[in-house]
Formats: sequence, structure tokens, C-alpha cells
Amino acid sequence: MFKKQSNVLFGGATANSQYEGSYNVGNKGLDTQDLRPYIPRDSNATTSTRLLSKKVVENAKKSLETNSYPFRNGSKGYEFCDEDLSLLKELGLHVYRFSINWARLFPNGDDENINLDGVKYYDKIIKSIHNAGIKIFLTMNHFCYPINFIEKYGGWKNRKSVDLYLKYAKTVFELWGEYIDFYLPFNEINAGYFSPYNGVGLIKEDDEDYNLSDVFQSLHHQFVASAKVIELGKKMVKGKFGCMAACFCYYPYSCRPEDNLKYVKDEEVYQWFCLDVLSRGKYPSYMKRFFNENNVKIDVLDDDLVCLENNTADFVSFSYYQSSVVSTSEKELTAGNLVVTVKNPYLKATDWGWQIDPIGLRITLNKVYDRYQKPVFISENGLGYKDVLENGKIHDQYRIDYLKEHIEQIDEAVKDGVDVIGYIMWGIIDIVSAGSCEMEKRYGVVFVNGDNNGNGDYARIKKDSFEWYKNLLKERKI
Ligand code: BGP
Repeated sequence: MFKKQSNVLFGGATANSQYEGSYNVGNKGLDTQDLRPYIPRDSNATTSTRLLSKKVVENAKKSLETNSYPFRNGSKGYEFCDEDLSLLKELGLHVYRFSINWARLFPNGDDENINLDGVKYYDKIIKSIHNAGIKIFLTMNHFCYPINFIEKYGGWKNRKSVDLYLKYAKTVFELWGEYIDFYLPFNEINAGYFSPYNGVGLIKEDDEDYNLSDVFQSLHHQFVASAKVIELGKKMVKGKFGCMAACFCYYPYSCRPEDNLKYVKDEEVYQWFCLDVLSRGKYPSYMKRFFNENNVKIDVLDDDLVCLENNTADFVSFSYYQSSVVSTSEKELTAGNLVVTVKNPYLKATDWGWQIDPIGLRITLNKVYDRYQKPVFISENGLGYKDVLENGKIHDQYRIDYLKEHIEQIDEAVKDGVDVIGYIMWGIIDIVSAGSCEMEKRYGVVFVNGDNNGNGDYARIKKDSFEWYKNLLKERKI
């Protein structure tokens, strides 16, 4: 399927809602990310900025205020498109991962006709990147749905979502199939469990928790949509199709059997489940017990199971930022991507509490490859940091060290026999953070001069890491 490559493609990523801004330009429809407010980081920020309730959604829809809703500005990628494309080419990326906003092509999600302003915008990006000899890794959906799709249909809880999504996917194949090398139907599909608003478009009742049957029914419809997108795509385009989960690299806190049992079980449900369905083509048996014990009831058609079995992913990808710890007893906690986890006494953490663990990337690569025996793509890795602009410079040696240490572990994993086909650095140009809506949580090798409240000229400034990554890309060119 893949020519055995001794090297790995290196690249960088953005995501439409975190990057583009111009939320009401070019006839784009209002989308779920446009409604997420910025709330200064505190213990409740995650809930109110990520698990949006009806009240928060209604208030946001009434507000034309841009700066209180960071994704309405993103990092102004739409406005700075030409400059950013030049920077990506100057870097010499082997592969550029980005996402298309469904609401720019079909503003309401169910429109009869496509929005030509949206086509024009993505056409420019895709052809410019392709013609520069940079491979394209397209995230077909990255936590972002037309709000009409949520309000009129109920988001992914409604089986109708599969047909609507397939129509969008078919249009993408027709318009750009000849330019795209890698397709990812859904970003971090397991995020639907941790962040149902972002992942599966479920608006939380104001004073109730999410209903788990709704969450897993929505995930099931996304599984079916992903398989149908692959089935259709194989007939229409030449690119490879992947699946993706956020990987957490769990460690048991001790050698106590109870800690290890919890480690095995947490890893199954929160990390392997979605990848098992999309890469192996069927529901794993361990989920039956989880569904029974959590009173989860979902409708699964026989045709769904046939489609899943016949249309599995060509490659498996994952995001990796930090490792996690599992304990059955009370321990000090810390934050991580999508999850809160037990603090690991052996690791340093970022300002956001994410535990920095390069060896965890090698462990994850080995486990993912052993489990699926398919080519493995690291579709996200990077360091979120509050970079400071000093006399027009950003000295981010800490980011160079983070990236260097993680890339060294990729080389070790390749020596371990893992078929690694790509590494994509997250947030190649500073973007708004998905978890906490912060512009000042920066990942890029390019600084964007904006702050959490939308102030600044959003000028692009190369960080020290820009030259470092540019040299690595040159050295490792395949
Ligand atoms: C993942 C998302 C990315 C990115 C990343 C970093 O869940 O796929 O969109 O945002 O998390 O998280 P954050 O932006 O919250 O720092």
C-alpha cells in the first residue's frame, strides 16, 4: 500500500476554526466554534468554553462581538492567507495539514448549492500548496459544524448527519481530489466522548450532564460517516484515508494490580475504542461491558457493520502532547489534552499542566503499530507556551528542545521497526487553542501578534524555532 520509506514526512498543521477567523466573511455560515467564549483560565474555564450549554449558545448567537469569541478572529489566517502560504513554502514543509470548514462550503450544512466564495478560498490554498510540491493532509472536519446542522438536525445524534456529511465529502473529492495526498474524515474522533460539543456537536442541557447514549450514538454515526467517506473516496480519488484519535499514553501509578487493571480498561475505552472500530472494522468486545455498566443504548444497523468492516483506514494517526497516569487511589491531578490526569512525579509540565514526555511518544508509536499493523502518522505534536515578544524576537529554545526530543524518539521508534510515515507539528503558525480558546497559548514557529482579547495587529514574526525547523525539514527531505 505504501512504498516502504526509510524516512518520515515532516510537516505542520492548522485547523480552520483556530486559524482562519473572518467568521462572517465570504458568505460563511455561523459554526459551532464561533460561539465559544473566551473565559480567563480558571478551574471552570474548560467547562464553560468547551462543553457549551444552550444558554451560552443562545447568548453567543445574539452577540456580534468578535473579540469575546476568539475563533471569530482565529489568528486571522483568512486575511493573511498570501503571507502565510509564503511562510509555509519558505519553511519547506514536506506536508501541510489543514482543515476545510464545512460552513464555508455549505453555510447551513444542508444547502442545495455550494458557496463559491468558500470554494475560491480553499482552491487558492490547495493549488498553491500542491504546486509548491508540498503534500496535503486534509482534515475534512476539525471540531467545527454549521450551527444550523446542530439546531435543525441535532448534530451527529441524527442519522441524517451521515448523508449531509457524505454530500460535503463528495464535493471535496470532486473539487480537489487530484491534489490531496492524505484524507482524515474526523480530527481526534475520540474527542466526541471528552468534548461532545466540539466532537459531535451536542449542546449540553443547562443543568444536566450529557446523556452517554447520545454521545455514543453520535460517535456511531461518525464511524459510519467515516467508513462511507472512505468507500466513496476509494472510487473517486487517489489519496490515502486515515483515522485519528488523541492518544494519552497511560501509565499505571504503581505495580498494584488494581492500578494496572484500571490502566488497561481506561486505555481500551478512551484511547483504543474509536481506532479499533475505524482501523479493525468492528466494535471491540470490551465495549459491551462498558455499554452495559453505563446503560449506553445505541441503534446499530446491520448495514452499518458491513460498511465498517469493508472500509477501514489505510493508515492510523494520532495526536500526542503528553503522557498520563492512572491510579485507583486519590492522587494530585494535572491537566492534559482533553483530559485531567494524575500528576507524574518524574515529569515536568507546561504552564497548562501538560506533562512533557518524549519517551511516551516512542511508547505510543510502538503500541499503535503493534495493535494495527498499518502505517502510522503523528498528526499532532507540539508545545503550547506563553511566548514573549522581546525586541521583535521570540527566543523559543524551549520549543526547539521539545520538538528535538520528540523527533529523536520517532527515530528510535523507526529503529524499533515501527512504520512511521509522517510527523506533523501542531500549530505551525500560532493559532487559538482548541481546549481553552487562548491565542496566547502558542505552538507555532511563527508568532502571531494578537492576544486573548483580540488585540494586536496579528503581524507574523518568525521565532527562533522557524530556522531550526526549516533546517530539519531540509535535512530530512525525502
Ligand atoms: C487537539 C486538537 C487541536 C489542538 C490540540 C492542542 O485536541 O486536535 O485542535 O488544539 O488539541 O490543544 P489546545 O489547542 O487546547 O492547546
